[in-house]
Amino acid sequence: MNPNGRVPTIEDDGFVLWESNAIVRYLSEKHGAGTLWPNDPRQRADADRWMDWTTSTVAPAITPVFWGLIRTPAEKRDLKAIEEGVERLAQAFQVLEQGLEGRDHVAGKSFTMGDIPLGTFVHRWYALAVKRPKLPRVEAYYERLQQRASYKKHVMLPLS
Ligand SMILES: N[C@@H](CCC(=O)N[C@@H](CS)C(=O)NCC(=O)O)C(=O)O
Repeated sequence: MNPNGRVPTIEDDGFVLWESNAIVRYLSEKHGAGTLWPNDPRQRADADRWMDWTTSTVAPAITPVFWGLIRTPAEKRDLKAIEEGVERLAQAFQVLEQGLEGRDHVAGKSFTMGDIPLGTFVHRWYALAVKRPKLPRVEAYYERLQQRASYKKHVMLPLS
């Protein structure tokens, strides 16, 4: 279904869609208009922005760390790439720390689609045995996400 041979890919009543952020946007609009998919164009753009930021900034930083520490035998690890990733992650989450000033979630008070891709990487970051700077707002955000039953069930899985 996906010419790239990748997951995630969905089929919704004959409509095939790939690219994770596009899938989150589609399902949010279809099932969560006014909540996950904010009606206000600026709040929606805000949520959207954090989704793209997650893909462009957090994902490339965490990938070498996750693969290096979880999916590579110790003797084959590229320690330099892991260290660089850990540093880039610290810088990225510093940006999130600023973005969460006065907010419970990335696009404001309530949970939106903007928290979905990012929330998965926040869990991954805290689950990895790496050095992290003290970021009180990001930590409180992670605790807030953990109060969601769906987050506990679908996101907070052991890294493998
Ligand atoms: N930009 C794509 C990335 C998709 C992607 O790289 N998926 C990985 C898993 S996270 C995959 O399918 N890997 C299996 C493979 O490469 O065979 C998205 O966000 O959906």
